[in-house]
Amino acid sequence: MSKKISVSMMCADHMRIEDSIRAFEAADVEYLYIDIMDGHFVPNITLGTDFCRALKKETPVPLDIHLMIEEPENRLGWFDFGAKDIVSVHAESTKHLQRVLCAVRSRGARAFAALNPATPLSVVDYMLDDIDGVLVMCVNPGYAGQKLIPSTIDKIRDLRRLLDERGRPDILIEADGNVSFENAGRISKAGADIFVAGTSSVFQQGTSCIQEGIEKLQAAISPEM
Ligand code: S6P
Repeated sequence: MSKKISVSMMCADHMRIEDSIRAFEAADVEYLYIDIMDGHFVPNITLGTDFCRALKKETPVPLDIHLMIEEPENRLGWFDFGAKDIVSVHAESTKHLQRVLCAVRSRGARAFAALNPATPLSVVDYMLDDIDGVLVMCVNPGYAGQKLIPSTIDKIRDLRRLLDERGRPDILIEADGNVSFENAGRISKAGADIFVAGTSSVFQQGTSCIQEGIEKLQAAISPEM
């Protein structure tokens, strides 16, 4: 299975967003990662519904929407997403994770369960038929520019083993948070399939160096490394 990059739009230069989008398209990134924060589930507020809608009009690159919001079951309808897009819902944000993820799938999108660093993998044990992937947070969500929590790499390795044992290699593992050029190789070897690129990789050198940043990250996550 080929490794994929999802670029974090929260980390892009918002004054040059169109240039960034064109650079991502030229570099063939697989997803645009949209952090939706509500100031309650996480102590920060970032991108929102209008931004998703505008991006969908502007580019064919699929969206990868990371919902960090309370009561996602009441707010899914606010977002414009469909086939080929990913929507990640935090296990800690709802009493009815399975129901919300089924609602995501009913709109044709891929449903991912997102797990904070302290949340055990057992949360998804009985949900493998209802998910297309698991988003493993390598930092506590809320801010870019944090340091990776080392145990999250063990978590990715354990999740890969669990999925292999259960005969579910089709379920993808996504890693988010400090997926730096330095950490990406270890995260990849542990078994991740999708890598969220942020301030510690693709955006390190500014908008004009996006292409080089993506190539460097692609090299770091490639299985041959
Ligand atoms: C963190 C957020 C992330 C960041 C991304 C930033 O709450 O969900 O998506 O945008 O992780 O990347 P970095 O390289 O600064 O950690």
